Amino acid sequence: MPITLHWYLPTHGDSRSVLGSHRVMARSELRPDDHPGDRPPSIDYLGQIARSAEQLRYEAVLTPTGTWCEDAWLTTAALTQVTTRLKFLVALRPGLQSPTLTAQQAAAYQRLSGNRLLLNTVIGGDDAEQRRFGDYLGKDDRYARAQEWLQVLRGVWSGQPFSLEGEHVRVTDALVLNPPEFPEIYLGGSSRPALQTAARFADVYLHWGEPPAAIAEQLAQVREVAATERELESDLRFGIRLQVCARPTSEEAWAAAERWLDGATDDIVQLAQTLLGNAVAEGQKRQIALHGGNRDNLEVSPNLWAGPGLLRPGSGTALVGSYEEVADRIAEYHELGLDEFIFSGYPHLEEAYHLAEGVRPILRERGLIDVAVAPAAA
Ligand code: FMN
Repeated sequence: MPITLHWYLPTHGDSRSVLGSHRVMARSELRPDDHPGDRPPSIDYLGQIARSAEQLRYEAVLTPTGTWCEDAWLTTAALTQVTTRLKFLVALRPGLQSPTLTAQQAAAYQRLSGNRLLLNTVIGGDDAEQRRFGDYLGKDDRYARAQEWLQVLRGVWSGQPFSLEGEHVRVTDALVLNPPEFPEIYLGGSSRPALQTAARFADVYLHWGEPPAAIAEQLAQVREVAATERELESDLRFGIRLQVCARPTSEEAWAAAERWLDGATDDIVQLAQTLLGNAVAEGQKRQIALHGGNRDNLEVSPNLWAGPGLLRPGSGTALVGSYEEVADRIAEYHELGLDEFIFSGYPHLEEAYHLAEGVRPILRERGLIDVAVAPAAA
């Protein structure tokens, strides 16, 4: 299977530094006066990124969900109107609203956009964040609820009345009229229930960026679960979410990456690590364990830099190196079984060009990327 490259929409704002892009370093530290990054997530700026991503032949852009960013549905729905081919990988938290309503929204989105919706299922790895939305379940129960919720999402798509008497979700004769193409389901999470939920309901399982050996280990676990939980184990695809800083030479790339940490004093790093340490997400804990808050040895495997994770939640690692080196690392992950790569970098507009114009041609030369992807309509 060829490699698919995706990009990311910074709906929390953007900047040349991690701090400038994530004024809110950790989700449990929100204040009403927190403001977006140096480049606010205006429709003009996000539109610029989306149109560039389309021209640069990215397949889709991932859009996060959380108090700290704009609503993913509304923002991307607006952006479908300034793009023609680009898909939107919209993050949503199952259980915060009725699955029938979500299915209806997804169906409308598919019709309005020409089937350009993908869904990233976010179970929630921060209890304080969930409570902001009125969700008081613990993480294991959130996974149990998500499984029922996803069952309804698929069930109502059959076009026939669908009922479920679950422990958390109950619907009677629910349906979506004239269901269009069902959006593909993506799911990330490192805990056992995450693997089980992905194996049962996802089309694509997403990893955070970890060293290849750790990814290989996790892949083996997901495959093992999928072998028992899934009708057809082989139709589960795998992806990874990473930052990237690629330049013509390695020296240039590392110098640019260092600038992402501008403003990161030891005090700020310590504060961010304390806040991030409250997360209940296994995936987040694993990202923190890569560096332990220590900035002395951040290249945790060749060209894999844990710098962003000193400051931000979620995707805390970046591939840093020359175009050739970054292509090598992508090829290495691909060899392990990863086909989908969701990248981002600071700022998101400029870094999208570096990856697409510097690294993509090398992957294409090596026959790792499908050359048949049509350019965006003029
Ligand atoms: N959590 C959010 O709150 N908002 C997001 O936008 C979000 N996006 C994610 C993207 C990827 C690629 C991954 C792997 C995780 C993301 N998460 C996000 C966190 C997970 O959805 C999930 O809540 C967490 O990983 C669950 O914890 P676990 O690792 O213990 O299973």
